[in-house]
Amino acid sequence: MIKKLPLIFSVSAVLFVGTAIAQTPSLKDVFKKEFLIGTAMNAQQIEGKDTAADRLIKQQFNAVTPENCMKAEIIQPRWDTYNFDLADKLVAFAKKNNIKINAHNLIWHSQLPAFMHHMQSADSVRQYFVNHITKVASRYDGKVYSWDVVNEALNEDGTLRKDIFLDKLGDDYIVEAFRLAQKAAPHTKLYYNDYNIEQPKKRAGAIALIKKIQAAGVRIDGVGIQGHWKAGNVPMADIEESIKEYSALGIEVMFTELDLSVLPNPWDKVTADVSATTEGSAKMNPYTKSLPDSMQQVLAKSYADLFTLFVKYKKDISRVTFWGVDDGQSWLNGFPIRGRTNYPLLFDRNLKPKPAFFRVIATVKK
Ligand code: 9MR
Repeated sequence: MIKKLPLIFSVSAVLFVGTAIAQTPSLKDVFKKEFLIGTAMNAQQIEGKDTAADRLIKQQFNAVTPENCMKAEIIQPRWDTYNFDLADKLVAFAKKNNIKINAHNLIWHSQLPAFMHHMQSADSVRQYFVNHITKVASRYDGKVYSWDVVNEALNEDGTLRKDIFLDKLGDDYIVEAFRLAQKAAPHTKLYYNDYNIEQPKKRAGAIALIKKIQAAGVRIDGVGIQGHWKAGNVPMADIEESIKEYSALGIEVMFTELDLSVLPNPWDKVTADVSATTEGSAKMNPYTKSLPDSMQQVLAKSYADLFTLFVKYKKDISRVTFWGVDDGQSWLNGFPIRGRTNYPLLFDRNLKPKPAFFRVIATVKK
């Protein structure tokens, strides 16, 4: 009898754990009638090397965005030499699991192939621009759901960023990028994606850009507001105004790279270089062991406020994508200071749902 006890205990423990997992709600199911729920996928996850995360992705998300593998420096590492390996694996994973891919991205000033860095001739830039969009977008037409055709082309004041494309191709390059994408990928939705475009000046720039594309008779299906914000300081009024103004243009509104940092940002400080001192480093990385409950609640409240707003505007919002599956994956552990411990997502480093997860789930009244 006594000998049997541990067995009985372990059976019930297994049953308990099993039930607990089965009872974790699924974001994609809970928000089925509202909008798609996405996550960024990194190389490990796409390669199938992170099976626990993959299981969670299948359970929780119906949309994915490749965090890096479809960016130009990876997909066209050398002039006219393409590497589609990871992107093709992602397509296969998504197809098998009935997940929509938002491909990211075709034209961006950052993460460009090395051969672009010193390119002087406008003709070469134009050739790259046409070939890259045409080749990559046509390969995945009908296989990916959507493309971020142009990423982060605006300055904070709403003017066009002075990057290699503006410099060599002129003001109309964004319209041209959409025109080329439309031709190469007629069965794929086409989006403009940027950060801070909920802010009034940058938003005005984005609206002008979208109107210009529309006026040229070129297709643009939606706009992605990235959503890299700070827990406890989310610009709710600007976000609401943005949803109204962008949807008034007749396009989908999406939140495409959502994460809420809980760490101090050195750029908010008057002294720029606090991070360089030992004292500064400790101050800048206060939660190395765990997130205190008070901050956990701040994070949860910000997420609850955001999703309450998203649900209110569900007819205008087509997708909400988190920039990563769990806190361990987040780029915010390495930016703007390397080696910190941040907690910006809904799942912790052990892939367990955090209080914020349950507050998000509770914003849907069924
Ligand atoms: O999360 C991405 C990170 O792994 C890369 O190192 C980084 C390089 O620029 O890009 C990150 O993703 C960015 C996205 O592609 C565009 N918007 C900002 C994202 C965070 O930097």
